[in-house]
Formats: sequence, C-alpha cells, structure tokens
Amino acid sequence: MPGADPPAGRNPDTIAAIATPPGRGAIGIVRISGPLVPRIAHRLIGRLPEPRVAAYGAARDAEGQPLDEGLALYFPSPHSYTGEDVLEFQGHGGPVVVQSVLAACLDAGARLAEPGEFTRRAFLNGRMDLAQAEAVADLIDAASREAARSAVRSLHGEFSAAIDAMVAQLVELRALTEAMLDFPEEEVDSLHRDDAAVRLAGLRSALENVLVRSREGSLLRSGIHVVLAGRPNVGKSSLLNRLAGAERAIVTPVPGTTRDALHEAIQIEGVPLILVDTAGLRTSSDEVERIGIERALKEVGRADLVLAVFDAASGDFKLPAEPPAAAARVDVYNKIDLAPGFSPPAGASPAVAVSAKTGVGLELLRRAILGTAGWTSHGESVFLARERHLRALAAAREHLQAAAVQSARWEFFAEELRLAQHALAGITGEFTADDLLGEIFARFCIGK
Ligand SMILES: Nc1nc2c(ncn2[C@@H]2O[C@H](COP(=O)(O)OP(=O)(O)OP(=O)(O)O)[C@@H](O)[C@H]2O)c(=O)[nH]1
Ligand SMILES: [Mg+2]
Repeated sequence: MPGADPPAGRNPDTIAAIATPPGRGAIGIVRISGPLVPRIAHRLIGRLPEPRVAAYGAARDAEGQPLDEGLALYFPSPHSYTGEDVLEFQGHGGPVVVQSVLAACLDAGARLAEPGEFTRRAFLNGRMDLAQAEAVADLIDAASREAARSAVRSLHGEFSAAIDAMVAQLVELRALTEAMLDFPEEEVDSLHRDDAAVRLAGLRSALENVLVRSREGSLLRSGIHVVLAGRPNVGKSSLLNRLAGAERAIVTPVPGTTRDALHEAIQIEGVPLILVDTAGLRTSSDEVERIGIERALKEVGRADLVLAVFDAASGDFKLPAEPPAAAARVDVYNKIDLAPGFSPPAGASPAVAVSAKTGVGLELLRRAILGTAGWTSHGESVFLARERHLRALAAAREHLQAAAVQSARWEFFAEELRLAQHALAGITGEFTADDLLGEIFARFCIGK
C-alpha cells in the first residue's frame, strides 16, 4: 500500500544505473538509490545537495578529475521514487560521458542495477502496489495515446482502487460469514442469509464490470490483429490503404497483385491495430502466388478479427476458406460505387457496405472493427490489464460463482470467499511469490 512504512534493512546495497536511453542525447541521467547515496554524492560532486533542490556542479572520478558538469538532485528517504535515498545526476547525454559518471558511482560503492530494480524497490518499500509498478512499464511501452492514458490512470491507482474496493467488500462478507460459522446451521437467521446473498450479488456485478473494462483494456496493450481476406481483386489492398491513410499496398486491376502478407500498424480512436493485407484466395498454378495464398491462410488462422472482403457487384459472397470459429468476423462488401442500391445480404456476421474508391462506409467499417473486436468503451475508462490480471479476475469470478452455489453451507461459502480474495489481492501484490515478482520486473528497462 502506498504510504506504508518501508521495511528497514531490506535492501542494504546501493544500486546505480543510466536512466536515459542508450546512445547520444541532449541529457544523460545516472540514478543511484540506497544507503550509500550521501557518501557517493560527496565523492562524486563534493557534497550532498539540499533535498529536492537542483544543485549545479562538476562530477569527478576517484582521483578528482572532472568527468562532466550538470545538475544533481537529492531525494532523501522515504520521499523518493524507491523510498530509499536517491540521487540523480543529469549531465551531458553522450554515451562515453554518461558511462564514466556511472563508473564513478560504481567505484564509490554502488553496484549496477538490474532491469526494473528501482521500481521493484519502490514496490517492496510500499511506495506503490504491484499493479501500479506494472503500469510504470506499461506507460513506457505504450504504443498508442489511449494505452498511455490508461497506463497513467493505473499508475495513479485507479485500477488498484477498483481491486481494493472489491477486496474490502470480500473482507466484510467473510467477517459476517465467520460469525455465522459459530452457530449451528439452523440458528443462522434468514436476515443474515439474505444479507450475505445481497452482498455477494453486489460483489459479483462489481467484478463483472472490472472484468469487462480489463478485457477491453488488454486490447490496448497487445493491439488487435485484423486480417483482410477474400478473393483476388475484391479491393483488400485498396481497403488497407484507405484505413492506413497511405498508399502502403500495391493496387492494380490485375487479380493476384498481392503476394506476400503485408503488416501495417494503425490506430482507430487510439486503439492499436495490426492490419494484415493478404493474397487473394483462389486456386493458382503460379508458384509465388500459391505460397502467398498459403501465407494468407496462415494469417487468417491467427487473426483476432477477419475482414471477409467481397466485391459487392460480383454477387459472389462466399469466402473460399472459412476463418477459424474463434476469430471475430466482419463481412465487408466493397465497390458499392459500382453497385447502386446495394444492401448486404443477411448473415451471421456484422456486415458493412463500403467503397474503397470513394471512401463511403469507411467510418462504419472502423466502428464495426472496434465493436466486433470487443472495444465498446463509451465513457467508462478501461483498465490496461495484463494477462496476469485477467487470469486473477477470472479465478476470482469462478470462486464467487462457486460461493453463490454454496450459500447453504457456510464453511464452503467462506472458503470460496477466501480463495476469491486471494486471487484479487494477487493483482496488487499482497500475496505474490518472489519468482513471479522476478518475472514481472525483469521485463523493465534498466534504470527504471
Ligand atoms: N470502383 C471501385 N474500384 C475499386 C474499389 N476498390 C478497389 N477497386 C479497384 O479494384 C482493383 C483491385 O483492387 P486491389 O485493392 O488491388 O484488390 P485486392 O483484393 O488487393 O486484389 P489482389 O491483391 O489481387 O488479391 C483495382 O483496380 C482497384 O482500383 C472500389 O471501392 N470501387
Ligand atoms: Mg491486394
């Protein structure tokens, strides 16, 4: 929990790392955290700067030779990113000069930080919970504006607050249940029984809400894999170009133009998509085209969403190869500029009529893509959930469902509640095994 007392003596050593990206830049930052910070500050810049006030000066090596000039910032424990004493030196961003400042810190007693170690310490010292720590990495990795916004909200604690609220309700319900366990079954009055049932129902609907918002948010993390598939010449490449807003794929009147699968990263309303153009599906004797068609079928097989493209004017509305049942699908009837008065035949999948040539229907298509892929967000913010979070939420849901069935047997009811709480608390890191922590933080960059 943020604000909790840092456990004393947990991280006795002092870590240092370059916090700016490798290569040349205007500014290079070396960051140090741990008990040796005051000593290293004296060695490096000759003094310990006043807390949180930028101090200008030279950084020197062990022999007193100047290495660089810049600003030093000192954040005394516990009011720092890690909760420990932290020093940042902001110097010139050349790889050699930043390395030499880092080397001076190591000479003075620090050791090189591992990836994510600063944030790991922030977590261990109670400066942030696990979901917030993960949001730090997600913010850095965010591939779209929408994803970045969502990560900032999680960093702020919005996701954690939703989890904590459910945990608090669970704790209350468990306390109520434990009290009932002390009585023989027949003496538990119906008032208590009803109260427990109402509370459980409330919890389950809160969990549903969080789960929906988390599933949606997870689309922001990974990007939706959208594959354009159909017969040759129906306008797949033209549609890709339209959606990408640029002439990415070659378009010609010759059927069989596209051979290789073409991947294009685009965004719709800030949601990242990987759009894949593929070779038109037909039987071909051309070896290159045949390989292209094989690739197209592979792409269709791993799509989150298949856009089945047809030529509206042709009347041939069957996809030569069926996409896997797991993939979502939108039927796209293209070239409606050539088929006046066309309306899509009724079918199982959502359908849109468009013209890649004139742009008619493109907005509807964009909306159909997001809607069918599971993006329904209307105002309510989504949670940039990780697979780990989704699994925990799903586990909690199962236990709550089991609890609902067990409402006549309090011991089982209580046990399911305990398991649900355990699953939820794992998200914010209350019960998280060390090896899982290692896995989470190892994916961070060094210096974060
Ligand atoms: N009139 C009209 N022509 C279109 C439209 N969309 C595409 N075309 C034309 O149809 C032809 C084929 O377009 P492509 O985008 O290359 O079709 P494709 O499905 O990628 O074809 P392959 O790569 O051969 O499988 C080109 O001459 C396009 O200009 C449309 O909406 N209206
Ligand atoms: Mg093409």
